[in-house]
Amino acid sequence: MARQDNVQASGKGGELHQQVGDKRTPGGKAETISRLTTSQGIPVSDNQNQLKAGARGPVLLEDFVLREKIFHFDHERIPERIVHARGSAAHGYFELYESLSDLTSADLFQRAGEKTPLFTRFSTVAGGAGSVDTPRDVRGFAVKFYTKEGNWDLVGNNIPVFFIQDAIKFPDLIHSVKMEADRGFPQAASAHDTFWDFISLMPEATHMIMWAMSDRAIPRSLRTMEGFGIHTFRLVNAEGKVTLVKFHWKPKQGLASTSWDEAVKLAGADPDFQRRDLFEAISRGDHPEWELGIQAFDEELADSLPYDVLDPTKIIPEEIVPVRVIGRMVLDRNPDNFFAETEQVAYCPANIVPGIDFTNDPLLQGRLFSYLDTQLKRLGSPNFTQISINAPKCPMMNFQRDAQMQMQQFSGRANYEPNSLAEAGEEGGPRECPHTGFRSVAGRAARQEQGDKLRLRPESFADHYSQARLFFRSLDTAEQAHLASAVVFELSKVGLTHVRTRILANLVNVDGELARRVAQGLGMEVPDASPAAAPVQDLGTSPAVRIIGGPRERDSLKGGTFGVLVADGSPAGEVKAVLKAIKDKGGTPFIVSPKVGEVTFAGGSTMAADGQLAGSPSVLFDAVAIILSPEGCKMLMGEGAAVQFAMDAFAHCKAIAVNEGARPLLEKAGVMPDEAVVPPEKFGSVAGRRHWAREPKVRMLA
Ligand code: HDE
Repeated sequence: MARQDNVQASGKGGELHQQVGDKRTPGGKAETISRLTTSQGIPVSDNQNQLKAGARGPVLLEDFVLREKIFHFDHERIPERIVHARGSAAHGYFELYESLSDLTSADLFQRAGEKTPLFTRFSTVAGGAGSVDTPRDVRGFAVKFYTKEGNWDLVGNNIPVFFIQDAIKFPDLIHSVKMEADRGFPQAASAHDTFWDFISLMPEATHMIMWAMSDRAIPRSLRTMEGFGIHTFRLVNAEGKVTLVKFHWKPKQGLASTSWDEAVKLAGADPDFQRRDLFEAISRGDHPEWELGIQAFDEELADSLPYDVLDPTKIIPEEIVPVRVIGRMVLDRNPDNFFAETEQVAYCPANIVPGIDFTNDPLLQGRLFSYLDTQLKRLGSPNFTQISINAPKCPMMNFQRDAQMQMQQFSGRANYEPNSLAEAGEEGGPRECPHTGFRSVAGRAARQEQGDKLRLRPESFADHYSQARLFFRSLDTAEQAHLASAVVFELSKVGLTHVRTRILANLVNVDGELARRVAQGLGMEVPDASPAAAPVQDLGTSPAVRIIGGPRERDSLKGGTFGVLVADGSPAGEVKAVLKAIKDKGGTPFIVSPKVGEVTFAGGSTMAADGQLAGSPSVLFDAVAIILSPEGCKMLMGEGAAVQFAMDAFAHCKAIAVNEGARPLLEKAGVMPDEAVVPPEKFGSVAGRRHWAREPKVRMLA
């Protein structure tokens, strides 16, 4: 006999409780269960079995419940973003510290203390939507402010410059970095022939390459990286006065990166590491914050600089134009639905509000076209602006009508303007507002720089090496070694030797010592410098670009996660001491044990573990503690994952708290004593940062 297995409402096979208005559950408790329907609202009686002609017979075409469900499923994916496909996002708000009315009439910058809702998406650039979170890559940092005068999108990156000066090179750049065209690999990696081939022929990319090979491109967390608007924009006040501006996001969590070996291991241990980190921090109420800063300057200052502020391969060092902090962004709510919000959000640098304006930066100008175009491809209809994550939170009315997926139902005849329908008592619709509406600045950049039609870069964009030199020479020695080693690593994956030589020739222009170190790491000769389009200048240094030893390096347990490795028999007092040290400083402890259930400490007290040892390697944590009994230690010395736990924590320059019982494990792992290998009670004073001074003991760097 055929059986009808309907477990969905009853929890038991065979018995169907779910009916219209049914308020019974299997236990007989009164509770409203909403009714499962098709998308047409037709109640579904069975969501487990297709309609068949007999129990072992063929499926019937008339099964509209089946067909509708499968049809919808077949179309669930939309095209992923061609760049920045892999992303994680959160809701929050921007709070203004002080009125900026002297600089801009932008509504969100008028009233101190006012909050503007926003939605922020972080991303990697090269990998597909399902790629890992920790490749060496630039990170996108896109913020949609829902202001009272429309949406303003500040679509930036975590690096303040870009690879190219002209939008026409963008498709080439992206083709070169993505999977190679014939073989479809490597995914989410720049360490391959085509990327470096392109870069070697593109001297303007040299400055960005310095940043991309630095620790900036392997951030520890999305919460520990800066954001930059990159291009120079303009602020316009109520009197029409124009101020040039660059935007910065400074993380209150401080800046922190991983080591390369750690980033690679993280990719295996938890491909979603950064997405999880952001989601879990917000879920536990540890809301990440960034301060919004501006570098505001005038044309006179711009003219005095030895580089062009319209060139997106250049920074203005903070030491020359300080960053003025004007407010903060707090991310305090995770999306309810990844697809509806994170996937469907459509950023566009052309979304700008009265009081802010573009400049003639040729990269920005190209972007103004690209994003709207890509949104149509991805979201399928010009009505994507009606999707709630994209819709403005202020009144929106115009005469745009119809098109696919139109959600609004308009009334009346006014679908054109001007009209005089109001004179006949009909609804006439909205009208333009010459005084308060968005007006493009007719400033110098718009007027005087117009000329003949040319495909030409300005002379002022010709210096491709001086700022690359400034960046490299500004770094801490540990960061310089990381950068040189990253270039060695990447070029070692490049099979085309002439490409390696060409990169080395470019590096000679940046810094002779850097070129020598990279050449030595590759086992190659240093070639002659490549011809430079403009003489390379010494522009001094900018300590603000450092992470290690820089003004914003992270040194706090707050917001971090700390692994505490224990086993049955671990001394409860020492475990408690280390947990207290972590919690007192605002960190989150994570108990790691050989078994994920309860750990029984010496004395009999128990505690649930947060993770099992094999699935919780030390790369997941900002620092670790290892608290074991002598017996527990003996047992774990025979477990590779435990030895690796200590070995990696040491090699990644993390603080390690250790009790007496666990010392033999550390010895087996090759951990050497230093100022960051401490007893449990001292953990709080060393666990907030990395201890890079240890690195030469564990790694040969270029
Ligand atoms: Fe983008 N970029 N980009 N880009 N970009 C996109 O738009 C493009 C550039 C950036 O989280 C795309 O909606 C061109 C610079 C971020 O959804 C696309 C050029 C900077 C995001 C596009 C650039 C960025 C994008 C793909 C050279 C830093 C992700 C999907 C002229 C200031 C936003 C989409 C999100 C996304 C084009 C250069 C940042 C194809 C043509 C410079 C953060 O339109």
